[in-house]
Amino acid sequence: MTDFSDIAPRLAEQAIELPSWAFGNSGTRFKVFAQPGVPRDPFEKISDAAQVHRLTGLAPKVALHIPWDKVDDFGALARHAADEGVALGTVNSNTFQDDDYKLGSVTHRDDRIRQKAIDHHFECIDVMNETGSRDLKIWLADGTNYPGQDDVRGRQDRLADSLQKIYDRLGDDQRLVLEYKFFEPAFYHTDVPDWGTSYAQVSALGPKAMVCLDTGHHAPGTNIEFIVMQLLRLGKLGSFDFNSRFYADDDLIVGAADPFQLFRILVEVIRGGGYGAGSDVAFMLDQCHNVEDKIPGQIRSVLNVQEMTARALLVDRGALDAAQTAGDVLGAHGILMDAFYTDVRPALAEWRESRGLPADPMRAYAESGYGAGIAASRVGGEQAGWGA
Ligand code: AOS
Ligand code: ZN
Ligand code: ZN
Repeated sequence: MTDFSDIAPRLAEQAIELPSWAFGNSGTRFKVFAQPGVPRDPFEKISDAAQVHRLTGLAPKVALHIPWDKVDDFGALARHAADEGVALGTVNSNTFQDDDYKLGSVTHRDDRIRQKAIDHHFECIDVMNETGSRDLKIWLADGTNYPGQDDVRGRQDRLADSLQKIYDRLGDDQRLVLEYKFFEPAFYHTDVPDWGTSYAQVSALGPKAMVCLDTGHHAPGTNIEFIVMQLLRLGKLGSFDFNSRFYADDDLIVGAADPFQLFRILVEVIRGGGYGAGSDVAFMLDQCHNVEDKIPGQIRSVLNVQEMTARALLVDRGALDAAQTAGDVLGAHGILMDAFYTDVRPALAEWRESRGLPADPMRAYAESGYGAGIAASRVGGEQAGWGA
């Protein structure tokens, strides 16, 4: 099997974007459990995210959500991020918390509402111009609850038209990533339910439009790594929203529910050239920490991604190819499983120390006193956005 020392240099190429909304209060539709010390504004969200990067070296960017993270001066927010040692990343649009969008946003039959949704995306691009962000991420709550409620073909045509207008606003170095989700909040159909629909829509737009794959947005049993392989093969995998799901779109800590699935996904990412320097694929987290502490929740998440990335890098490609070519079914399978079952945690602890990072970032955070500090100094933290 490949030796850890052979893959160690590649680990430095890992960069994961943290979602600003992971640091605010969040919950389910049943209850939001407020936590002490949550950020009172976007500046404090960035400061909390920076703690994760400081202790792990893995999270140099923070994704924003507009209008949740709206500030008067985005230049000042970007400077604050730089002072904290991170940068602002993907800008997420929000067309799901306005009464006007009850029956749709960029797919709406009413020209006024559709234009309002398009204008919101123009505003997001203005933000990107100020923050220096590369990606505009679009997730739509658009869909219907009942068969016959609307003409699904017409909605798809309006979606294409709206996306084209948004795409045409992008700068040369900016991208649009279109996220798909097979249900919720609409339950009969969603207007971008699957990778095929996202792929068809972004392909019609042009090279700056890509697919965003949220690992929680598939039916149970879906072979997600196959989708990863296909999108990389087609050159259209723009970004990941990483999280874990047991039942629905649970937004739990990535790698917590099914580390083996995360490993299989990362094997295909590496195989398809989607990892590290030279790749444009954005690795984001899309998670909420409803009952666990938020900053440690994010630290655990990026460590989980790193652990599975290391295991995926350990796959002996040469031996695997030889076994596959020889038709050695169980031999090939065994080579993959050898890498998966390798406990990389001690080697990663050493790797961290060699780079001036704490061997155990979870413990380092617990001992840092940061959590107690923000609990004492911040009063009246805001909700992340859901239900706000
Ligand atoms: C919604 O289900 C999508 O995963 C979104 O990417 C995201 O969760 C939302 O935009 C912000 O929380
Ligand atoms: Zn998502
Ligand atoms: Zn989601």
